[in-house]
Amino acid sequence: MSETPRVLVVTPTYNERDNLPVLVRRVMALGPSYQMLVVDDASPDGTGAVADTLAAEFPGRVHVLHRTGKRGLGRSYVDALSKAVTMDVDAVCQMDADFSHDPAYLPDLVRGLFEGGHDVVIGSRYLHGVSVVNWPLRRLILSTFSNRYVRAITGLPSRDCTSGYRCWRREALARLPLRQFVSDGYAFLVEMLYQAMGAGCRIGEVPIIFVERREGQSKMSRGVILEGVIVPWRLVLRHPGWRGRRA
Ligand SMILES: Nc1nc2c(ncn2[C@@H]2O[C@H](COP(=O)(O)OP(=O)(O)OP(=O)(O)O)[C@@H](O)[C@H]2O)c(=O)[nH]1
Ligand SMILES: [Mg+2]
Repeated sequence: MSETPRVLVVTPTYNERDNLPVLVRRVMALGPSYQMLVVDDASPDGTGAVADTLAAEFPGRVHVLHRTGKRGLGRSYVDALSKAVTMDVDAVCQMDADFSHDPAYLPDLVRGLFEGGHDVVIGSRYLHGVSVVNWPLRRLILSTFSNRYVRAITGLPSRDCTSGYRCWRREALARLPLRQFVSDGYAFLVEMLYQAMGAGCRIGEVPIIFVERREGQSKMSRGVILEGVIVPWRLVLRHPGWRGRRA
């Protein structure tokens, strides 16, 4: 690895036209070792075209993947991360476009990875109590409950198994069989960690303060929640030997 780790930040977008330009500039300002890969699901609000303009503004540093067909966070990540592992970088981060994940934490995640000796580091909302800003009580209860549920079933060690803010060593990410994953929606994030645990990855966490989105709409739906209930069981039934495995 080079002295300064080269970091690729993968950001899925669906109707994030207003957030994306601000976000990309914040990541670019972290320095030349940072690149971005935006994966857009043919957003009706034209986020894809905004992403193309940003790619032209930061040639070689901002990349765009335009998806067509059935949309989904999990599907987008499969396509984007499969491309990410072939790129010439040391670390691959996953980060939302709505500023719930402050890009200022990216260097902490990267340090946790290489200085902390981990294969994946999670930006965690639940490391020291609860660090979530502007969530209604029912959202907080849903998230707290789903984390306890996931941990109890899968034996995952992390306090925050459903956080979408993460950083991976590229080689560790390349070991996950992304194309064989069963989940389409947010449960994809849990599946990634279960697969990482099965692959013997060292899983770390650093604290973040999560702030509810200011612009745009939430994509949380009943189908997504139902998938979140079923997927942990599917994972454990499929690979019972991985349950609670420690690196
Ligand atoms: N490519 C793609 N991106 C998506 C899709 N659904 C959500 N996203 C993006 O994934 C990230 C997380 O989605 P959010 O809607 O913020 O989900 P959330 O954080 O659970 O919910 P809120 O913040 O309350 O809206 C954001 O950057 C979204 O734009 C999708 O189907 N395809
Ligand atoms: Mg969000």
